[in-house]
Parts: sequence; structure tokens; C-alpha cells
Amino acid sequence: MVARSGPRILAIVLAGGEGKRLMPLTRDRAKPAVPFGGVYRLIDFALSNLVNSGYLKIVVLTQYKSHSLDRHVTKTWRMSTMLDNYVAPVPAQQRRGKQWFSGSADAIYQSLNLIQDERPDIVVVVGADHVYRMDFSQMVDRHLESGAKATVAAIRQPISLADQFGVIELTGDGSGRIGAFREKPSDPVGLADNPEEILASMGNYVFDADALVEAVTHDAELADSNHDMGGDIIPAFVGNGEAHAYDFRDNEVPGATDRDRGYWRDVGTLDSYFDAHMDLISIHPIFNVYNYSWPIRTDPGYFPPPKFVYGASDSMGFAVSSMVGPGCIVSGSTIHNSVLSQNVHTHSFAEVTDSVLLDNVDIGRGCRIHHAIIDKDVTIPEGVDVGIDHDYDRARGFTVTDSGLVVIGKGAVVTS
Ligand code: ADQ
Repeated sequence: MVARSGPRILAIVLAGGEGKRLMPLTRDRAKPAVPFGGVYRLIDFALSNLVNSGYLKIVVLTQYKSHSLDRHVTKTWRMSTMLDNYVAPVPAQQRRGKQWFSGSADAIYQSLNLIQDERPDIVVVVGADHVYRMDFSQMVDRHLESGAKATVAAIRQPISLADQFGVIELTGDGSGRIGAFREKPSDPVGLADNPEEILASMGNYVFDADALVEAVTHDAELADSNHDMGGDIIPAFVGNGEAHAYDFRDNEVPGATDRDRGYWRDVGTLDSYFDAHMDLISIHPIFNVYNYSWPIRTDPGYFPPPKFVYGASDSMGFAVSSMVGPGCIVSGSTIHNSVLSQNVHTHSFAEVTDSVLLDNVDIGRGCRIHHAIIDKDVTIPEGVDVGIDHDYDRARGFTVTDSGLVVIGKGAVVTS
């Protein structure tokens, strides 16, 4: 038996989301498995935060196209069974009848055996698709001090984004108690001290274990429930006066800079996924992955270091304001303001600007790639441009967002 003090904690990572707005990046994989920042998958941020917080009993509830997610979690996050630590992917199991999870609360309900096995005092439930650093132990401490049965992590966001979030209204008595919680409202009310902002749920919760079990069990019996954590479970706790908010501004992680303290990004859309990459690469990054005091962990794989070489006619191969992953070879081409994942090859006279290239992308001689995301295993043949003429991009079947970001799906065959 490993000595321990404090409450017994089980962490549940909700990793079953489809991520429809990230298509085509989510065509073959669950959103938490989408690659991010050169070497990571999105779920690495939630898992790193939990592990860095000292929470080493973690179940990951998966559902939608979970193969690459399962493989990543199993391979990268395997822990010591001897010390009784684990990160366990748990697919929908149809334990409660012949159906998959119908919502995030149903995913927990169908997995109640995991809570019963572990008998925790506290359950920390977190989403799997955000980029941020957070010490959950500080939120758990606040939860225990407040006497709440449920605590919701909260961050200020622009009111224009209210329809993407659970919106929290505090009672205003200074206790942190939540008076009202509305999931993705179309008629939000701004904060008293700033009408342009709302207090948004970050989709991270701390629960007294018994209260969570009771809530999802009761919810499972309700015919008119969507069995959703944000839509049903949190509003039920709020209705009983049992939910508090935890202000993310109070969370301090070691090594944070003035610039990236309090950073949190929901990468729910192609544009926000792209913008989050740009946050990584400026000289003083808006989100600093080089903070080793609170490392973002992953498996860097077996690739050798990146290499930069002269190409044809002594064309220089270099990258600036960019991140270049292991195994990349930049040959006689220029990379500017871009993130290259692993094993990307760029050839002589190619120019890559403002772009995100995922694993095994090959950019041919003289190609111009601008403001684009190219998913894994895509070869751009010699002389072909991407992101220069949007009509041409659309005609070739590429996704072009309203902001002019061009996205090419995994394994797409690009001929001209
Ligand atoms: P959304 O992200 O829109 O809002 P949802 O789609 O339920 O809510 O995703 C939340 C998390 O649960 C994600 O990590 C997702 O992968 C996972 N998930 C969804 N369905 C699942 C299922 N059936 N099984 C397992 N996992 C599942 C939520 C909250 C809002 C909050 C935002 C913050 O509902 O209140 O403001 O997150 O981004």
C-alpha cells in the first residue's frame, strides 16, 4: 500500500467528443487525438495538467473514432501498475444497455463501476480539447474549503463567444456560489463590471464523488435530459445551491510568464486551432511550451533531430519564427511563421508561410504554401501552390474557412 494523505482522487477525462467544427482534421480521429504543436495531441494538455497536479489515477472515456486516441494514450501515458497509478482509456462499453454514450454525463454514468472500484472522495472531471496549464490541486483545495458539492472552473471570455460556452452567473454575495448556469445561451448578459465579457465554464469540474454518482444516476432516469455535463448535471447542482465557481485567475503554475499566465484556449474551430499554433511561435510566446517547470508531456517518438540543408543551386534551407519537429528536413526552402510536425520534408525553392504542416507532409520543389493546415501524409507535388488562389483551392476540394485558412485533410491526393 502506497502511503497517502488527503482525499482520494480519481480523474475522469471526457474524450469522446466528435469535434465536427474541426473537420477535416477530425474525419479519422477523435478531437482529443488531433495533433497539436508539432509533437503533441490535444489530450496531452489535460493529461499533463492532471499528472503535474499529482493525480495519477486517470480514466479517459472515449467513444468516437477512438483508435488513434486509444493508441496514443496506451503508448504514451502508460504508468506504473506496481504503484497503482494508471491512465486507462475506457471505450463506451454498453454496460447499461445496447447504446453508446448519449452525452458526457451518460459517459460517466456508464462508467460508474470505475468510481465504485476506486472509491474516491473527490472526482475531477476534465475535458480533453483545450490548450492551457492548470494545477487542479489548487481547485480541489478551494472545492474542499467552500463546502460545495460541485465546483466549476471559470474564465472570462468575450460575450460574442457566449453561445459556445456554459455561462456562469454568480450569486454576487462574494461566496463564489453559482446562482445561474446556462449552457450556450443565445441571449447572454454581460458581467456587471464589464458588459463585453461573460464568465465561461472551462468544462473542468471537481465533485464530491457521492454527489456526482447520485447526480448522474438520477439524470439517467430523466427522459427529457440530454445527459450532458454542461447542459444537465451542472445546472442541477446549481439549482440545489450546491455549485461554486473557481476563478482560473487564482491558479498559479510554476514557471508561468507574464505573457502566458492565465492562457486557455478552446481549439474548437479550424481558425482557433490555427491561432493557437501561432500563439506558440512568437519570440515571447503567448503560450510557452518551453516551461519545463510544468511540462507538457508526450512521446517524442524515434525521429532524429530536424535538419536544415542547402538545396539546388545553393538555395538556403532555413526556418524563422517557427517550430520544426523531429525528423524534419528543410532542404533549400524557407519556413516562416509556421509549425512543422514530425518528419516533414520541404524541397528546394519551396516557401512555407503562416502554416501548420502535420506529420509526413512532403512539400515539393518551388511550392508556395500560405496560411494553410496540411494534415498527415500529404504530398504536394513540385510547383503546386496552396493558399495563394482560394478559388483554385476550393476547386481542388480543399476546405477554405471564412478567414481564408486552407485545410487539406489527411492523406489527400493532391495532383496539381
Ligand atoms: P462542449 O465542449 O461543447 O462544452 P461537449 O461537446 O460535451 O461540450 O464536450 C465536452 C468534453 O466532453 C470534450 O472533451 C468532449 O471530447 C467530451 N465528450 C463529449 N461527449 C462525450 C461522450 N459522449 N463521451 C465522452 N466524452 C464526451 C463544454 C461544456 C461547456 C463549457 C465548454 C468549455 O458543456 O459548459 O463552457 O465545454 O469548452
